[in-house]
Amino acid sequence: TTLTTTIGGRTFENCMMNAAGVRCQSDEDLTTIINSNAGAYVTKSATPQQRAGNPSPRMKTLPKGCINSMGLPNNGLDYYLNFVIADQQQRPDATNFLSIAGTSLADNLSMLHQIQDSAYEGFVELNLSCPNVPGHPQTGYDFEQVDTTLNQIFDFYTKPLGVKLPPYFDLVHFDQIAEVLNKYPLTFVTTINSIGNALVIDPQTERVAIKPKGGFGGIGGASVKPTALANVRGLALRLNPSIAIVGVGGILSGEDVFEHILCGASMVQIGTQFGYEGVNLFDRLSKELDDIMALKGYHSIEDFRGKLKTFD
Ligand code: RRO
Repeated sequence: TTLTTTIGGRTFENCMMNAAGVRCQSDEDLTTIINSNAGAYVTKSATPQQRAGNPSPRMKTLPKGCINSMGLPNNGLDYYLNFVIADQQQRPDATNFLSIAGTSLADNLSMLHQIQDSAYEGFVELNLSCPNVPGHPQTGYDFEQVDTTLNQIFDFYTKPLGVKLPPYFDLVHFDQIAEVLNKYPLTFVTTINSIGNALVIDPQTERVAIKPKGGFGGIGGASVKPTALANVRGLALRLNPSIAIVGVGGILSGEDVFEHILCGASMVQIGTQFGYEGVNLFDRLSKELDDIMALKGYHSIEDFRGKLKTFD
């Protein structure tokens, strides 16, 4: 069997990679992923200038996942753009993902102009779903603003672009976001980001778990898997087939990867569990997925991708 996948005409030898944010902020982090069994890496979401992020404690592990309000700590776009261009020179056949997350439309446009004018030819994952910067709403929940943003971007941007979406919880919202996204030549969408603005509290100390925003933060890990699968499936049923789906959320096992692919994902990203386990995760999940596929007689992920059965 093979775990190979393709997105936008690019081939990846493994359909698993890290999710933006976790263990991908420094060049050491990214080099560790390059030297692993992951099919690609995505960089920590960048802003035009480096940011320290929110005060600590800003992440807490939970029995079924984690809560974070990191607040976009990152080394700035120049740092990540230099890294991905140097890597592209070293490994011209590998495609990777550069994540950007401006806190304004102007910042996103200026970063994309810089990327457009650079030597970078890989994917950009435009994060429209950071829940943790005080005073800056998630663009992904404002459909008109998503339309305005993509309209202005595709006026000049010609390289492969995808968007990272927040989770949606209403089927009408799936219809509405898909209608906007289908107007543009997107290469992929990545779904889901953390479930934003949840609250975890400790009854013993009678206090919230993390410091920023009075304790409100994004949830990732096992508890978000049903929401993630719904978003992968909901978008797979609505988006133009030319837009690939990168599935994220609640992946702890090869079976979880299998479920994301059944829902229509061409690639999957792992955040919380990658944080807990490091790059050995990719070896373990690859073997687990491989075993499931062998048992079922599947040779490639295209044999079952999107082929989820329903009762009707
Ligand atoms: O840095 C963060 O607080 C953060 C970001 Br940008 C994001 O997109 N998702 C998340 O859970 N945390």
